[in-house]
Amino acid sequence: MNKTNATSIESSRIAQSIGLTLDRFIKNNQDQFQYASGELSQLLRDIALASKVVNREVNKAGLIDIMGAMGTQNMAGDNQQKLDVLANIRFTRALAKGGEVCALVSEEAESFVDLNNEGKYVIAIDPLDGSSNIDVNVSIGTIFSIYRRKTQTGTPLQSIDILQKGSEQVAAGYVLYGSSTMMVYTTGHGVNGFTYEPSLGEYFLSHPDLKMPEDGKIYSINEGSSNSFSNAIRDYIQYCKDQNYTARYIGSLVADFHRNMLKGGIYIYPITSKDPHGKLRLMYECNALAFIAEQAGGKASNGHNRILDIELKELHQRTAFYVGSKNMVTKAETFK
Ligand code: P6P
Repeated sequence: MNKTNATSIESSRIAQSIGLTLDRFIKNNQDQFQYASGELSQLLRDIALASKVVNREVNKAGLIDIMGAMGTQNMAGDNQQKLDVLANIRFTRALAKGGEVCALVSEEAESFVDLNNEGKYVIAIDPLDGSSNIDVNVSIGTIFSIYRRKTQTGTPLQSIDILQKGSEQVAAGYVLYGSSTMMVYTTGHGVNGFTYEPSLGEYFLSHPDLKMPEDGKIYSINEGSSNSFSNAIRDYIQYCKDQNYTARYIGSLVADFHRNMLKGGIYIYPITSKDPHGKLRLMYECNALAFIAEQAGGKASNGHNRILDIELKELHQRTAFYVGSKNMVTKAETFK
């Protein structure tokens, strides 16, 4: 038997043993999509494809000249890393080529990008969140929200197409470039996680019907900023210590969120004296994770109001973010 045959037999054995591919899962479940099932299925595939390209570049970051800062800032004032810009290009190109998305809101672009096509969907994306961790080889992630455009295709886009509340999302997900690369998403029918097998270039269903434990013993917050926290937040942190909770804060939202979803826990990025409206962005960070959290039985608020109910007034609108196990978020909200 020649080497090629042996490799292909081994690959097919891996495929059979590790089950359902993302493509097959999307196809098997596309009747769940309220409308335009074929287009949304294709859109999810386009995102998965772009994530495979970004994954390859993230994994090579130490070997080719794509680490470090660009020397530029995005409109939020964050220093852009080379991989931030690369990831934005990859996702924008894949979505533009796919033709299902008519407009794209990205952390890396000041205004929305009109893709000038008949696509029925609008996507809000943080192409590479936590990118300051790239150079130190800490997990980073992509976060995306998918909305249907409100106005008629073929007519000029309007703000009602773009500035939609989180409750209007038709799908949302994240990609975690960690010890393994995972894609986790929801279309409003629960949450499913897929692990990437690079030797086959496929995502396989590895975490079906993910549920977030209602309680947990992990709290994620940057205690280094305590001096700029409100007394309420400082009191909640003391409460966590009194309960002997574990502090885990990676500085990469997707990684902290994913761990808390699997093990139970809470992530808080509160308003601070430095970020009086919060640091995290509602459109392409918080809304997606809030949708996923709720679909997995968790909770997400700004400390007072449900994240998914917050009206959008501007693209890069910031918010305080409390997300995780339902009972932990509810408890944290009682600290006023
Ligand atoms: P800080 C990364 O910049 C990010 O948006 C999240 O991924 C992360 O949780 C948070 O900001 C870290 O912010 O102020 O604690 O360094």
